[in-house]
Parts: sequence; C-alpha cells; structure tokens
Amino acid sequence: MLHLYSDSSPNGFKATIALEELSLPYQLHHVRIDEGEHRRSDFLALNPHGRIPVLKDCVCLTSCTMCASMRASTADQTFLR
Ligand SMILES: N[C@@H](CCC(=O)N[C@@H](CS)C(=O)NCC(=O)O)C(=O)O
Repeated sequence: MLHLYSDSSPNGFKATIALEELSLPYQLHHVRIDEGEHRRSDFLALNPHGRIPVLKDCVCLTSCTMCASMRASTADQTFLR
C-alpha cells in the first residue's frame, strides 16, 4: 500500500491524478498547509523541505519524478505478467 501525504494544491493533484489513473491502491494522508501541518516534525521527517506531495518510501524530489516513478513501476508490473 502506498502512502501519499498531500493537500489540495496543483502539485498535490498531480500525485493523486497519477495514482488514480494508474489504479494504484493508496492511502491519502491529508497535510493541511493552511494549518501549518507541513512544518510539523512528523511531516518534516518525511520531507525535510516541508513540501507536499510526499509518497512515503519513494525517493522522489518533485511531483513530476514521483509520477514518472509510479508510471515506471506499473510498466514493470505489466511487463512481468
Ligand atoms: N517541486 C516540488 C514543489 C512542491 C511544492 O512546492 N508544493 C507546495 C504545494 S503545491 C507546498 O508544499 N507548499 C508549502 C510551502 O512551500 O510552504 C514538486 O513538484 O513536488
């Protein structure tokens, strides 16, 4: 199960759209930027830059590389079937 930490924002939507389009199962953890939750220590442990989106255990620095990684991952799965 993938864990996405995100909020309603352009970069956040990139990640949720990619997950939905690729039919990947995930759990969404809402990080409320307006309430400063992206500056809390538990979130900074996931991303020291304090930016969403974060896909836990994915070494992706931006939402674009995150989406590319998801796509590559599903392509591999399709290839293995
Ligand atoms: N290059 C990063 C940018 C991420 C980014 O700037 N996210 C914004 C929301 S769209 C954010 O977390 N802003 C909070 C802040 O800068 O304090 C990506 O594409 O993921």
